[in-house]
Amino acid sequence: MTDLGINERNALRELKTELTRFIMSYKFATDEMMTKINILNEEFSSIHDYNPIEHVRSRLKSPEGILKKALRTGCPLALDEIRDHIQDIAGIRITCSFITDTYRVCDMLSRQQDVTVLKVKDYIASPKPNGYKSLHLLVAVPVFMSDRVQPVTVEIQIRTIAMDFWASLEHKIYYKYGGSVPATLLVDLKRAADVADRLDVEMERLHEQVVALGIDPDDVDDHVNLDLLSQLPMSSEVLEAFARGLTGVPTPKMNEGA
Ligand code: 0O2
Repeated sequence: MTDLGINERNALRELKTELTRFIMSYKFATDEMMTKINILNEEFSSIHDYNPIEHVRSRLKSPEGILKKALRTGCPLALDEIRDHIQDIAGIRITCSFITDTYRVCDMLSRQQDVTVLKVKDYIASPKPNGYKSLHLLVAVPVFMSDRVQPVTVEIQIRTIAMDFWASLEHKIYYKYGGSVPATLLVDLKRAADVADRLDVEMERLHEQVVALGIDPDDVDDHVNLDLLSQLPMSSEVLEAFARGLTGVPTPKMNEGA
């Protein structure tokens, strides 16, 4: 880099600070969404005895990745423009066991009061011609910074394990061939997507049968996630006090400071 004058150096320093704050706002938005997702999953699993979510991953686009996408899409290199036009800087991918769970998770997230749904793309109901299936949700969450509240966009992809398995492999193949995948491989990929789809439908059918039988998951799985509740320290004295409260029987005064 050529020698810079003091003004240019100051301008660069300011730009670096702004860029860092910009990227940090996406990290905070991702953290907020991850907290929401974990709360919903834990709440759901403690009430219904199973997890609608199998796995969650998040990623932030690097400054280099943002720059490349801006240049590729013709987006002006101004942070406000980038904020408006590049909507996958923060990305979260949620994998579920069953198709119904993908919609359930999508609904639970969309109902959050401070989450604004900007766009939904349902590639499960309308798969892409190559076989790609996934539910894409674009949301804005408010990030509370020291001097302002910034709505930040997060892209959430929700899909089943089978759809995710397929998409990961297809993504690798696509990049390996630099976008021009041989036609025979495309046919094989589409066939694999159909197999994954049949597996999803069959697994859901079996799951519904198990649910209809009313089998207590505790009988078939020792690791049902009620651990959280059973780990809460709760003495019999406390439980008794709650029981009395519920039945209207007055509770004797308890020792304070416990
Ligand atoms: P990467 O490397 O995963 O980030 P739009 O402008 O909104 O109409 P866009 O931006 O392509 O179209 O959005 P879309 O269709 O919602 O896709 C966004 C992301 O979904 C992609 O991000 C992929 O992660 C995933 N995706 C979409 N189509 C496919 C597909 O055919 N195969 C696989 N494996 N993934 C897909 P990026 O930035 O393209 O890629």
